[in-house]
Amino acid sequence: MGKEGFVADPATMEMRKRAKELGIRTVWHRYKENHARSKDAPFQATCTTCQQGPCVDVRRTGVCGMSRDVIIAKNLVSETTIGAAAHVGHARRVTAIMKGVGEGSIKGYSVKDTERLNEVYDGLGLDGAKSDNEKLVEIAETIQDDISKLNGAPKMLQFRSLEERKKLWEEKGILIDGGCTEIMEAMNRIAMGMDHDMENLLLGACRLGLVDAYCGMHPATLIQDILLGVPAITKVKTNITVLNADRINIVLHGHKPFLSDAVITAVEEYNSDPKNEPKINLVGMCCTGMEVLMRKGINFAGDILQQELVIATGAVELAVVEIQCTQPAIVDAAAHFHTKIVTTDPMAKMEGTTYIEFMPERAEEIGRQLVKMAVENRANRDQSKVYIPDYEPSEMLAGFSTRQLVACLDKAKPGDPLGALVDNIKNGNIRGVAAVIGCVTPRDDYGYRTVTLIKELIKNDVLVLLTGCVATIASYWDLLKPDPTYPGVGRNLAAVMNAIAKANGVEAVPPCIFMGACVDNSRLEEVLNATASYLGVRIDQLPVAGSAPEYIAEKAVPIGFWTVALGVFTHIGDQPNVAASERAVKWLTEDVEKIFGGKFYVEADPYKSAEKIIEVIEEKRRALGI
Ligand code: NFS
Repeated sequence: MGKEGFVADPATMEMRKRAKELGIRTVWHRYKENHARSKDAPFQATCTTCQQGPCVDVRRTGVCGMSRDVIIAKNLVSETTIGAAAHVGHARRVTAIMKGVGEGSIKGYSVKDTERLNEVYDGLGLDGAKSDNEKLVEIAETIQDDISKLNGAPKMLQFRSLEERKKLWEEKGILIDGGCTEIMEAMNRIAMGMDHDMENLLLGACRLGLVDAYCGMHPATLIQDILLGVPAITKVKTNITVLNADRINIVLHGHKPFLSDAVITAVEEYNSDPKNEPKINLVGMCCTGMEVLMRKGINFAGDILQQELVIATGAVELAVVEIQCTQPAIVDAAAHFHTKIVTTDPMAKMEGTTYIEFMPERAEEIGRQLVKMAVENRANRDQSKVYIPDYEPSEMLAGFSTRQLVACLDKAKPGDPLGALVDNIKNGNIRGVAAVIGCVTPRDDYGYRTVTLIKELIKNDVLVLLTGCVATIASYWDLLKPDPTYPGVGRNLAAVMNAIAKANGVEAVPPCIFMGACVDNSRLEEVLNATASYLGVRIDQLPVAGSAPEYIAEKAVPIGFWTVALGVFTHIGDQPNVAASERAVKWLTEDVEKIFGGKFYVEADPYKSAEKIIEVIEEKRRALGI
């Protein structure tokens, strides 16, 4: 029992206890030990840029005279740059794979979805290719150019954003050049003696939001869709309890699902041979886990906070990681057992692990090598140390890419799928749409903010779309499980969901719609753009909101600036480290709305945030006259 009667996930709580008994420190322990932020001592402005400093907890100005407001804005730009660089790094890696596939140097992947390929090829304004492979190369070169060019807006931005937004961004001076150029200039502007204008710095952060979206998330999603398939509806099981004490367990961890694809193939090969016993149980973690669950139906073992707990079961032979959100603490947890951790990316090595560089040209061979490693490591397992809590895994109905969503709606209103959504928004059955996205935090009871917020929204007939770690946590509370009684869902929303389910010949749809990993926030823009265009209004007029109730990663920060620049009311559950600047807080939570129509709203309490989101949705409805 926790906050206001909230009961945290029992499997996680039991594993936390177990980890403590074993002397494994988890993220919750470390949070208590290290966290400096408190109500009485809000994070102050601290500048570590130059050797006159560091200027710690600056009350007025730093040694150079830089104001507290500017220091805070500069630090926020720095965090946003790191976040954007992470997503561009992801896109760069998958773009190189796409090019190699098109040129024939990478054989392990091929076009899995021609429709998506053509949509992207045409959308980027390309033409004349004679084969799918030529299209892959041309698309890859276009994205590489978007990422690297010095001048001119990325073609992906031209393709994926609405005319009205592009015009506005140009007018307000935030239309971006190439991704690397923007990242370089962002670092340049925060160097000593450069940008000392708070508003200019914060507009710079908005630019990085666009970099993240159009040189990071959009290309990553599209390439993964083309080469690994567009997600379609699938059922999976989730939570730590998908580990199997009798099998060889392999965990796929990271964000870039190409290595995972090779491991999946190698596991299928191994498991199909009747001589091979015990079989392998392959499970996913963090965003790679989400990518493989929605495309391959692989069960999901844990979000960012659960990574040590999964290892602490003592049942994992091998955890393969590639990029992002890997907590180095898993090495410590693994040292208690036979568990091997393999890192695979030259920019994401980890002391105490085995490094096997993922070379996509050798994907098949590396997949097999990893499987062999896991199988051999099974003999080192001490079965008496295995401890998997005895709870049923949760059920998740996943795979709602935009295409799949449209296909479901099309059954409800043939020929006019968006009409099926918009009619119900207009008649008030659906009050509005909230995208709840991002990470989970150790700050309060596990899942408290996310689960409470989602429950409040769906109770009030707000349709909730999910991406990222919040989505998998939602599944532990059955918020992604189809149940024909629609428990906790508002009467009108439940009636709409029921009608959609019936039209599709299924018993029920889940109370919330899971749209994928964090890079798949790009899919949310597809939905936003299509809805705004259908209604003939701007995005900022739509009865929609975004929320990252438990964000922790730097990647979430540019995503937030992007949604604000798109015109979306964007809730975040924690104040970024800006509280010490009233001016910066005011700009982010008020002034920016006059520029882009979207703004940040900060509130930790999930009841208050739900209330505010609903209030904003109702205001937008009134303004639209619906
Ligand atoms: Ni998103 Fe994926 Fe999770 Fe947060 Fe990390 S896994 S990219 S950043 S923690 S949702």
